[in-house]
Amino acid sequence: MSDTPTNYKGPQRVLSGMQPTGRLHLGNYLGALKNWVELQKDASRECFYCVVDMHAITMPHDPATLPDAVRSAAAAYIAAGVDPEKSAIFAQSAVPAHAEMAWILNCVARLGWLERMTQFKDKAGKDKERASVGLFTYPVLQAADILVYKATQVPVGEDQKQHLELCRDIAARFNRDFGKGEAVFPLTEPLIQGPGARIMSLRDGTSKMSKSDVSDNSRINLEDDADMIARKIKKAKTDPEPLPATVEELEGRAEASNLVGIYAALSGQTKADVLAEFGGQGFGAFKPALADVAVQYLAPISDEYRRLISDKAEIDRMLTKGAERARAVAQPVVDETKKTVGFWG
Ligand code: AQP
Repeated sequence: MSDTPTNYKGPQRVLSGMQPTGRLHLGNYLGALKNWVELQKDASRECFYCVVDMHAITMPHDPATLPDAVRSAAAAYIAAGVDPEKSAIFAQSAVPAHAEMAWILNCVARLGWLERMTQFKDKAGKDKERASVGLFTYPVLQAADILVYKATQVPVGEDQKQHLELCRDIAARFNRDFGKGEAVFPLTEPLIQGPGARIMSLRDGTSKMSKSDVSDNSRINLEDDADMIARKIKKAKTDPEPLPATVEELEGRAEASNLVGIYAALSGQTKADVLAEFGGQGFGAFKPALADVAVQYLAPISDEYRRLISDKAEIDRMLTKGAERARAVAQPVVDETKKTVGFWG
């Protein structure tokens, strides 16, 4: 879009979120949460971290357990190091501006753009006629989550790359159609970083670690205790070959590559560093070393999670405060957007 204004001058803001669709796992942590914690250290950028319960209802869900699932995700954010004093932590549904903005952006996004989204195809499966309309427009709601804060950076895992590109397309189209030469919305930058950007299932190195995988052994949950973590790593699928000496030789060895990537992400090294240490060794030696690193890293997070989740009232107070902070930023943005598109009042 050549005549699209790109002169956005607003403040730097960070937004990200997770669905309360199950227990948060190592993939969610290494792909996103770990970077959320880093980003909040820079006080010049305000950070907004939501639990996206409106996204969670795009698939069949249980209304009776959803509120506790939101609390559980919020507790996991804090246990992982997100500081509710520095960052706004809140439930998406507690900030009505997300839904208002989503409607406007539904009218900016093009059907053809959404039809290309691979996550919809994966989640809808073969019977897409029966998928909810919400699942189809999920990426537009995600764009609304981002643009209602005029967020300039979004830390996510690699699986979200396509949705973030769509968000930029929507922002660019809005700026072009309604901006009168000004960039109303930023072209948000996706922050997809490090060896943790795509953590795969422990049972199948070709599919991503996911909350909704039926096998609990496929993932390490942030609330798993040391024994459970060690057991899951011991059971993780591997191949019979020893670890190679170079990253290139991991090609075609999805499970080995995944375990080396997890070790690298947890120990703050590159895959090449890990192979320099373990190349030539079998999984009989590597898996216990990986289990040690994982337990050492995750034990404080799971201990803190258990402490936090035992006090629901405190989590609710924090979510209420976070929603107030979020509303104070989001409502003026959506009000301005409504004026821009010509709504009455
Ligand atoms: N395996 C992964 N590796 C790296 N990052 C990941 N993320 C998810 N899985 C991995 C990142 O975590 C954030 C939150 O994801 P989400 O809750 O919005 O939903 P998702 O991406 O669909 O995650 P799941 O765990 O697979 O949930 P279900 O099973 O409910 O669909 C995002 O930043 C994502 O990139």
